[in-house]
Amino acid sequence: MKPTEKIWHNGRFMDWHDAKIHVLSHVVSYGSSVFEGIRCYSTPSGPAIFRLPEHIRRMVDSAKIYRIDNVGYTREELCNAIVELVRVNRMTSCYIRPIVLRGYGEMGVNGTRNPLDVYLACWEWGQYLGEEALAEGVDVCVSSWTRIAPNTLPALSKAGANYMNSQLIKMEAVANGYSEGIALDAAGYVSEGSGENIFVVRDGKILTPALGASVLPGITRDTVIKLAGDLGIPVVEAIVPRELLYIADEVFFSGTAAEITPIRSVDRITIGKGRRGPVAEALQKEFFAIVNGTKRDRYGWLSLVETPQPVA
Ligand code: PPE
Repeated sequence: MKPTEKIWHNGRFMDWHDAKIHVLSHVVSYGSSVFEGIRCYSTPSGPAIFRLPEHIRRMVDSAKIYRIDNVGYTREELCNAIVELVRVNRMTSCYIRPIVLRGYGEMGVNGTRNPLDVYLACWEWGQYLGEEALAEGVDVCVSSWTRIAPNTLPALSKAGANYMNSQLIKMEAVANGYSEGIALDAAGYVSEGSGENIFVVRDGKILTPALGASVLPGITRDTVIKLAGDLGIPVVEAIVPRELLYIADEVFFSGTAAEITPIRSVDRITIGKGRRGPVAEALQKEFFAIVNGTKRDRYGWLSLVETPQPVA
């Protein structure tokens, strides 16, 4: 990771290298954080942050599930601070990571009396699943690990602790030579990747696991559902059996980091023609046209970052 200049902490900017926490902060022992991952794209009108209010809303929701009613800043304040973060770091494109954590004070599982710390950071982040992933597709496996079960860790909250499950899925996949793992939910149906939602295409229809399948309510997932609708391709939120992956015409991931990544094999079984399929390609084309600012932002998904214009 290449450091940028500034990180925002509780309302003020500090140097990247000073953004440290105490080792006995609640989050370190107990995993008590919620966070977001947001991308900012370079457009002809300057840097543009993709679906910023939706991400901030999800972070506030993630906190509320863990009895944090107030993260200390309004959604509007957080959105404005993030725009400012991108601006002060003079980024043209970047990945943005807001974090709310239970900090230093008391020890013990109940962190409700610990102070909350809010951090906003950004840095450059390239392709999540490798250089060729977007064009060529990736090879993935079904994980031997089950996704977090209902009523254990709530999947609708993007909590740091959820990513212990994700780490098991990801590390196993990589150790076995795959780019990513797909987890099944506690009932044995398809849930999601360690850091991506998943879509299956068969006979011109798209299926994706419903929110009840222990998935994160992905902002990119929602984007794909809307864009597919615009392209006239029906999307159904459904129960997806594992074996449907193997006989699909196409399978692809969606996520902020992964964007829209085609999957060319699952468990060494070739999916469709073994390369990016036409549905994934059409969705990518539409998605990148909007985020790169070459097509009109018809949903108002971009928050523009005003950067100082050089004097002529
Ligand atoms: N499921 C999980 C478990 C997940 O972590 C992500 C995002 C998604 C689905 C897709 O959600 P969305 O980004 O709103 O479309 N994963 C983030 C973390 C990546 C990381 O390794 O860190 C991301 O893509 O930014």
